[in-house]
Amino acid sequence: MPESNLRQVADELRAETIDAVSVTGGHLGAGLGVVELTVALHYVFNTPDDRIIWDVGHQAYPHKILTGRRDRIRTLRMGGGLSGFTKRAESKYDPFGAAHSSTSISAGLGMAVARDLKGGTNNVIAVIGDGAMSAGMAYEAMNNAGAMDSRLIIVLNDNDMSIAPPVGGMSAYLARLISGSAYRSVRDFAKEIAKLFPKSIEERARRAEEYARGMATGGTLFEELGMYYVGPIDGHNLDHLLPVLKNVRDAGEGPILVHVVTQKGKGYAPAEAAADKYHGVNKFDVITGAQAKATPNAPQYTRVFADALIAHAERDDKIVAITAAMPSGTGLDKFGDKFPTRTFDVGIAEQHAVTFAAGLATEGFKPFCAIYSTFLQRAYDQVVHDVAIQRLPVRFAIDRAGLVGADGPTHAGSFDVAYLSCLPDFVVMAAADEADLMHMVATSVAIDDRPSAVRYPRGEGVGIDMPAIGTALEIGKGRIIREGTKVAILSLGTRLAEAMKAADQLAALGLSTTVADARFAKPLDHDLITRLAREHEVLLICEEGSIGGFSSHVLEFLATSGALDKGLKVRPMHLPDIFIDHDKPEKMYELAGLSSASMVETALAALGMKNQIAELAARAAAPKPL
Ligand SMILES: Cc1ncc(C[n+]2csc(CCOP(=O)(O)OP(=O)(O)O)c2C)c(N)n1
Repeated sequence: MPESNLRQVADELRAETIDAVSVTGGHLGAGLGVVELTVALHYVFNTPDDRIIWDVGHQAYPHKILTGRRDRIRTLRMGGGLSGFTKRAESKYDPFGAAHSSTSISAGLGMAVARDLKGGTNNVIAVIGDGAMSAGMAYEAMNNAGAMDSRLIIVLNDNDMSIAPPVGGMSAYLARLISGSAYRSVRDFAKEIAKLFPKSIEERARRAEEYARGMATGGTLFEELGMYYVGPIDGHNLDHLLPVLKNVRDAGEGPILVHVVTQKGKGYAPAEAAADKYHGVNKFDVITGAQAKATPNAPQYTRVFADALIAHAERDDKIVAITAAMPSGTGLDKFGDKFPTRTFDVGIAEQHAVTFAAGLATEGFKPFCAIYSTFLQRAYDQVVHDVAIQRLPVRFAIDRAGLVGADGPTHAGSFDVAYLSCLPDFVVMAAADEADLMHMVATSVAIDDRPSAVRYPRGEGVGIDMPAIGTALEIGKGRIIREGTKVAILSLGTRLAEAMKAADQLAALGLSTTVADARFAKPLDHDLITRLAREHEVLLICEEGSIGGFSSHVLEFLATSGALDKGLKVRPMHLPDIFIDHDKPEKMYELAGLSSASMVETALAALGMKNQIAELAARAAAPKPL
């Protein structure tokens, strides 16, 4: 195809991306911002031999359309459909799977070194956003790449946005550059460059000045790290992109960083005008941009957490809140509106967020570190080494616990109960409903001598009455929700609603069922567990987490306390030992064997009554005598 056709390709690609996302929902703004870059990269480079690694992978919808997935693009994020991120199993054009940010340079360097070891000649290109550049991993990778001869192309896609506006700055570095004597003389030049950029002149002038300062005083940060720096260039202008990328492709040794300036949401007016640039959207009307809104039946857990924390913070000025680039996702934007000086968005930097919180705790503050379960994985050593070993009272608010639906296995909150409950002295709570979340926030506020965590899922609560403010719970005590005699279901977290349904179904089959909400995965309520074990024939332990979590701890206690010696039929019910692909959450839980139907089936199987299920069901369904 002649180069002159590429503008049309880009326009069609943009229209197709908008149309597809309007029917699926998903990440839109990031993809629209890289339409021209995607076209240019695929024109200049020879994929899949050349490897294009998209950091996070949420901007890769246009790439998917260009690499054989156009016919399935309207299945994005649906059960059995395309993933919302890059995925190796999905296409040979996705050389590296992602969804968590800032991994692309490390993976790319690995591929580049492997190529050199094999004597290959292919190109490796890592495309990373300015938001993702705030994470430590990116610097670890550049530090390493800069000291090696391997040819790696890094495209810094600078749209001046993370999900929220980007935060932070390398102030010491900039201060050093500003003090450089040549700075003033390049200021006008910098302003000239600014005119080339599509974004607000003022903001761009500031940015451009920073880069110009770098040029004047001996190199940008990237050059100092050992990379060849090219840019900044307009990432929507194919006449600029194509020659630069060709030059870069044909360049010699070592890592090269191409600084590309783009606009998130580019080319779709409603996205360009939106504060979040349509980072993530529901289905929407293409003409108006109006997004479909589900009418909630109950408040969202995230919102309940934020309101509860605000209520406590009004009474306790030591409460501070920390987010790693997810102010709206965690509800801390609301907290920040009320308490701007007590709210800290540290950028995509979960490791730093945790140790920063630990530092605040050493000085008597009460830090709430609000991080999704899946992203806290990245900060595990900080949780262990900086928080737990020092017994610091950092409070973890763990959103998106359990299966999350359309974002799939990379975003599932499957492991936090397992990875936190094994740590000495940690208090680990899981809310079964939104009122209990309020009590657990109150409990976390009160726990000031050790770390604690509260986990809660994505989405809305169960519609229960809510107190004005939560009350601290007794640590390590669960609650009985419903009394029975034959089967006991001990639930942790929001499986409680399914457990109640299962109890109804079992009762209808003549099996009296107790339901208990453990509330705490750590410390365990030994009295409650002992009672359930003693007074029932079957004990089901249900949780929205992996093996090694709550049920493993309960089993360990039952075994060591001798309760298992007396013939108790105990069945742990946790997430299966597989990564579950994206789908509707209910379907994922069904597949995981954690629905009420699975609970009923498991209880009947434990009682040796599985064959009688049909008979019992028929009896239960038969009309009752008058
Ligand atoms: C480790 C990690 N923390 C948080 C997130 C959530 N997240 C997804 S995209 C994003 C913003 C990325 O910004 P940038 O790299 O600039 O890409 P853009 O969306 O602007 O194209 C964030 C914070 C994530 N994916 N991974």
